[in-house]
Amino acid sequence: MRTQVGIVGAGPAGLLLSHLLHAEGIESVVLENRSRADIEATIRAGVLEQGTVDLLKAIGVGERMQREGAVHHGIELRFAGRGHRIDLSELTGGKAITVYAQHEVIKDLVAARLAAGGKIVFEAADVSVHDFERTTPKIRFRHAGASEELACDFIAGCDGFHGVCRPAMPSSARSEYTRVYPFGWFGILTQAPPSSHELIYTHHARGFALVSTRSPDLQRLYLQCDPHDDVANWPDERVWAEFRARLATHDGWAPHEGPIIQKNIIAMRSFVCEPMQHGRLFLAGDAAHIVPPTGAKGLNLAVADVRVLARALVAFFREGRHDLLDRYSETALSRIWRAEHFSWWMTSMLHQFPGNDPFQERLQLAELGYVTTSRPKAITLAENYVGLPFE
Ligand code: RFL
Ligand code: PHB
Repeated sequence: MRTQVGIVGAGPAGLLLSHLLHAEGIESVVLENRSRADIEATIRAGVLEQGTVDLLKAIGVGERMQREGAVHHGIELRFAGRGHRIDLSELTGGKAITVYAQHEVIKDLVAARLAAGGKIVFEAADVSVHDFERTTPKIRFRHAGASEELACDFIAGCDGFHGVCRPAMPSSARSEYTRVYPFGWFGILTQAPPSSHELIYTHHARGFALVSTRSPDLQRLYLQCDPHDDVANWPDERVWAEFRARLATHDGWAPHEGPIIQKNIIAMRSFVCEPMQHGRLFLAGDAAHIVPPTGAKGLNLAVADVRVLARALVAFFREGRHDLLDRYSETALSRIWRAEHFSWWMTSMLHQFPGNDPFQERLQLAELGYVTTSRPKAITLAENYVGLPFE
C-alpha cells in the first residue's frame, strides 16, 4: 500500500488532517486501532472555539454542528456563592463558542472522509512507524490477521497521548515538559434539561465544579476529585449532594437532577513535547501536548496544529517548498504554549490544591474578583477562551 501522508490515529487531529489534505488533492490513509463504533461513542470534549467552528463550516463538515450545536455568548464564573457573567461576545468583538460534543465532530468527519472515498483502516493492530529519518517512511500494522505495510512520503502522528509515534522519536531528539495536578475530574452525563444556558465554572472550598451541557435533555457536569478515586465510591446521591453543595448560591440556585447515565474520572496534566517533528514524522494534537480541561483547549489545539501542518504539506507537494514544514513545530508551539498557560491559569485559579491554606484561598478569590470586575482582565480570559486569532 502507498500514499502521500500516512496518518496514525482517527481522532479529531488525524481525521481533520486527512480531510484538509483531500481538499487540496493530497492523498492520505488513516490507521486507527479502535473500531468505528468505539471512536464514535467516546465522550470527551464539548467546547469548540470560534476558529474551529469556522474551519469545520468552511470545509463542509459543519452542517449538523450548526443545526444541533449550541452557540454560547458567555460563561459564568461562580465563587463565594455568587455568579459573575463573562460576556465573551461583547469582550471579543462578536466571537462565541459552540457546545457540540467531540464524538459528534468525529462522526461528521468520518462520514465526510468515507463519502469522499477516503481510506480509514479501523482496528489496525500493532501499528509501528519506520524510516522517517529517510525520505521513504513506512508504517507497519496488522489488519484482519494479515501484516501490512503502508509506504508514504510523510507520517503524521495523530495518535493521542498514549500513542506510538511520540515514543518512536529518539529520546535524545526531544524534550518533554510536564506538570501533573494533584486532582482529577469526576464527570457525569445526566438525563436532565440544562441547569443553565451557559457554562458555569465554580470555585468552592470543597473543590471545583463545572456545569456544561450536551443537548436539550442531556447535561455534562464535572467535579474536582482525588485522581486515584474510584467511581464505585460515588453513588448517585453522593454525586448530587456534592454538586448541590459546590454550586449553591446565596439566592438558592440548584442544579437540575436526573438519572446519571455515565460516570468517569479524568486525570489532569499539562505536557508538551518539543520539537513536534523528527525527520518526516510530524506529531499533532494530544500526541504532542496535553492541557488540563479547565480551559477547554485540547481539541481546539489539535485542530490548530493540523491546520498548520496541512498548509505546510500542501506547500511541499505543490511547490516543493520545505520552509513551512521546517517551521511547523515552531509555529504550532507558540499557540500551544499560550494555551498551556491559559489552561494552567484557569486550573490554578479554580481548584483546591492539597494544603491550600487561607492565604492561597484569598489569592484565588482576589484573582476571580479581578477577572470579573476589570475589563482588560476579562478580555484576557474571553479572548483566550474563544480562541486567539490565527496569524
Ligand atoms: P485523540 O482524540 O486522543 O485521538 C487519537 C486517536 O489515535 C488512536 N490511537 C491509535 N491508533 C493507531 N495505533 C495506535 N497505536 C494508536 N494509539 C492511539 C486512538 O484510538 C484515537 O482514536 O487525539 P487528538 O486527535 O489529538 O484530539 C485531542 C482531543 O481528543 C483532546 O485534546 C480533547 O478531548 C481534550 N478535551 C477538550 N478539548 C477541548 O478543546 N474542549 C473541551 O471542552 C475539552 N474537554 C477534553 C475535555 C478531554 C477530556 N478527557 C476525557 C481527557 C473533557 C474531557 C473530560
Ligand atoms: C465539556 O462540556 O465536556 C467541557 C466544557 C468545558 C470544559 C471542559 C469540558 O472546560
